[in-house]
Amino acid sequence: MQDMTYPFTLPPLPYPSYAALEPYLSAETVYYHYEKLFAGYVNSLNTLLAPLPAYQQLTLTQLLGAATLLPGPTGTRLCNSAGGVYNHAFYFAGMMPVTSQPHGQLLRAIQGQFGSFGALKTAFAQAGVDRFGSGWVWLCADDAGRLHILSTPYQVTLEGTACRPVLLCDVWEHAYYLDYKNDRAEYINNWWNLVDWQRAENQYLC
Ligand code: MN3
Repeated sequence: MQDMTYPFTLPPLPYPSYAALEPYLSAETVYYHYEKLFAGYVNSLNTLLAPLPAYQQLTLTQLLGAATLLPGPTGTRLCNSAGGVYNHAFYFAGMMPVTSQPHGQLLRAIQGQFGSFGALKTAFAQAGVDRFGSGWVWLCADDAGRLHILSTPYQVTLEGTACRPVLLCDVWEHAYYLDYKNDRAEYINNWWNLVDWQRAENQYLC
């Protein structure tokens, strides 16, 4: 989706059904998150771009950079909407109904950087709990292949940092409240069962 240009469309749900991520995420959570919130960001981005022909040829990734140059409320709205589309596309594409484990070069990088997969999970969950209000937790890689855990607020992406995303967890309350109420740590703990580690490895190596 990062190479898509205006008009943006909601990608097909990357699972067989809304219930495919149960028992870790309910069909109700996936339905509202995908069809209402994610779709809402796609719609608002198209609405914002309709009167801005100079921006309609830009890919989603290019928009993330260009939006910061637009002054005033239009620039802010464009940043929020483009970021919301980018982050949700990455989040939903990074999950799958079958539990897998990190492997290959990414696993070796995790072990080298954090000591173990378990230690990565602990540090990642802490970053999620420490995110005040709404936002995201990223596992990302720098040009040297070193891994970092970063947290961004609202719909801020990694655009403008030296890191490329490997994994992304949505820690806005709408991502987990129906299933876990206020227990964000338990949501993150269960979220690992949904991570598509082959995709994460591909992201790490690209
Ligand atoms: Mn969300």
